[in-house]
Amino acid sequence: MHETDDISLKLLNLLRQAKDYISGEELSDRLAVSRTAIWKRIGSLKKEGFNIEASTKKGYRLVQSEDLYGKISIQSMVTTNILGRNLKFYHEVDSTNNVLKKLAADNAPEGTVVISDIQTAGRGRRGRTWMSAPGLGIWMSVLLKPNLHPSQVQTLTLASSVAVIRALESLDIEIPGIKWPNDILIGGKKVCGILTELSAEAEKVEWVVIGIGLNVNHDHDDFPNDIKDIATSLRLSGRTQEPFNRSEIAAGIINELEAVYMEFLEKGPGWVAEEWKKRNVTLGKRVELVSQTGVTEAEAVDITPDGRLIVRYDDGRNGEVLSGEISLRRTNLTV
Ligand code: BTX
Repeated sequence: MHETDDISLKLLNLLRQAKDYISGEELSDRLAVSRTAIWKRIGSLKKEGFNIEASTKKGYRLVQSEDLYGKISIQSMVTTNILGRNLKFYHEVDSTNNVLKKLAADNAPEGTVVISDIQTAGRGRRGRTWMSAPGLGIWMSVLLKPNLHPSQVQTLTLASSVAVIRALESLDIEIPGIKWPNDILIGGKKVCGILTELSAEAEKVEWVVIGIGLNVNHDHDDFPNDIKDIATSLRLSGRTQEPFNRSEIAAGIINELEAVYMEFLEKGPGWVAEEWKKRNVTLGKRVELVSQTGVTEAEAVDITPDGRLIVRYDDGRNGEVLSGEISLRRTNLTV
């Protein structure tokens, strides 16, 4: 079987980059395998659904018009050492976080990624629902096993939002920004949410599952009425309103997440906080802090390296807010 071996993935990437015909000879030279080996893998990729044209004179060409969303496409663009090396792609699951938490409990390796085209019970934070319109978004979970104290996990969530926003920076869309702690907004509307779940002993994290939900190709009508006014998608924020290639964006997120994760482990939480601040849309704004005891207004002034929001109340006192304890209502938050 050649379907997902490393050479098939590299071959797919060369075809994608060539944008036009590329000869069998050049492919065999660049991949250091025989032309028969190339030909066999072209056959396997075609069986997987890739539209590859073959011409005896010119070679092979990938017809790139469609978004073929799946494991092979994604892995062919993943350039990491750890994240996404073990990637499980499903057509439909209840929640990718649920699937990955079970795999984590079964000792899945760090970097395992679960992606599904459809989520029937996508979850937000604190029991809320995450609307996962079928076939339109990226619903993905990533398993990390950092050597951290459980209190530092919020920094990882900040790091994840930095990684997602970096992956979006190369796209032709309006500029996205991060609302504390980790919602990604475009034009004041939510395009991405992150749900972090963990298993830990008293002093040490066992594993962390980072769940990322990104609205990609939704039109207005693809959002249910109750979130139409607060949600957006990349397509709705793009200059051309053309659909985006979900495989490419999912791979970009995995690549950026590994880069940010590695730099975080090396440089520490202060670095993540600085990266987060560069892209945030919360600091300097009036915010409403919603807790069980009521709603308080304050000004968001800074974040601590471990991800708490520092606010200044109207009586001049400062306070620190942890995302699990309080929720931030949107006020004056336009990007
Ligand atoms: P959250 O609790 O911050 O956001 C949930 C709230 O956002 C909802 O109450 C609703 O108002 C709004 N909302 C729901 N769906 C959408 C949407 N598609 N776009 C914009 N706004 C929406 C944010 O939680 C964390 C979401 C994580 C989702 C990922 S998907 C992969 C993984 N699996 C899973 O079950 N959850 C995560």
